[in-house]
Amino acid sequence: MPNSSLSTSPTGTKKIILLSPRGFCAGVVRAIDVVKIALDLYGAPIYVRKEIVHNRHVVDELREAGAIFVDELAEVPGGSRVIFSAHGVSPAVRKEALERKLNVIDATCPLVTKVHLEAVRFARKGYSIVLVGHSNHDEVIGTMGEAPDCTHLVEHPEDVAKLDLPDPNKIVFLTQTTLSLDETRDIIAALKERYPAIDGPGAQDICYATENRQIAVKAVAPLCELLLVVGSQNSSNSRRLVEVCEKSGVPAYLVDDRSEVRPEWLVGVNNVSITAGASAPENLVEELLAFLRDEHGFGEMVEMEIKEEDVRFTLPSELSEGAMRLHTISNANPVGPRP
Ligand code: 2E6
Ligand code: F3S
Repeated sequence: MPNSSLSTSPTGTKKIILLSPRGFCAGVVRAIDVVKIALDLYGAPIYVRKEIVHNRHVVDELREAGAIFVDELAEVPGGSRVIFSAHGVSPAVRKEALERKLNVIDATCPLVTKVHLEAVRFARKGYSIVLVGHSNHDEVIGTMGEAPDCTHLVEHPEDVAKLDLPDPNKIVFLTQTTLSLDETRDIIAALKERYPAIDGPGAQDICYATENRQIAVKAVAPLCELLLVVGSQNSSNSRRLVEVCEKSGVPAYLVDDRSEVRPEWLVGVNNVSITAGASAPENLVEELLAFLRDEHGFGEMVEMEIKEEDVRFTLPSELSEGAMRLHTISNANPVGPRP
């Protein structure tokens, strides 16, 4: 747990506070394994619809290994093998894959699938679904597609007043998995005020990894002068980490890797905190730490662990048997050469 001694260095040297948990979540490990195992089992090319996870380095390395990333199924030759990304797809995409006789391997995170199943369950019961999330995000597009006629997207608390729903006693809210905990709480409070009978999950559908990384950032913000988040710009959970820190009054930047750190950010900074979004590989964090140590004089490092994570997801059934045969499950080294 946080400790005020973390912010002061007994030796007076510049200090790094490394947050834990950080980086890959169970859904990302599984999705990357799916692509790697599919390449091992079936050989290249393997098509992947959308970025398997929202990280430039992960996508580049898998592309190098033989994966072909496409935006739409129309780009996949008939009869080929295609992987759906961790963010999930709508039923319309599944139908198109079936019609085109594509061999589908689904890398949707099980925690995203859970939200899809809730949408289907409530839509069948005639409910209006209020989905709290960011428009145009892959996950939101997929979830909305489960029940497009009765799903209404809410992005901000002000959107709640604009809702026009037929029956106030048949409404349920669901959420994207990678939202800000605080902003989502405010939106849900506004929903409950307007629709006291609204149904929904216990709190929201924000996943354990998103939650833990945000709690760690909140805990470290009072102890540091700057936060660097390793992650890509299109990664929702990574962006939320930057926002959470900025809301605490501490500057924060999202960087794909050490090459994006601007020297002016570090001027006068003696305590820098480091974390990584759920799709950011650990080797990039290690490179950033070495860079701060060797080129910017951050000679001391402490790790601040707010919680242990031990979540693991099983592989999709269409791969697990083949993976056992090949012994290629690579959770400890998700991208890069295998031992
Ligand atoms: C799938 C669902 C949630 O942009 P976002 O944070 O959703 O996605 P990634 O790929 O950065 O993080 C993992 C993930 C996958 N989160
Ligand atoms: Fe799944 Fe959460 Fe990761 S929804 S892919 S465990 S960020």
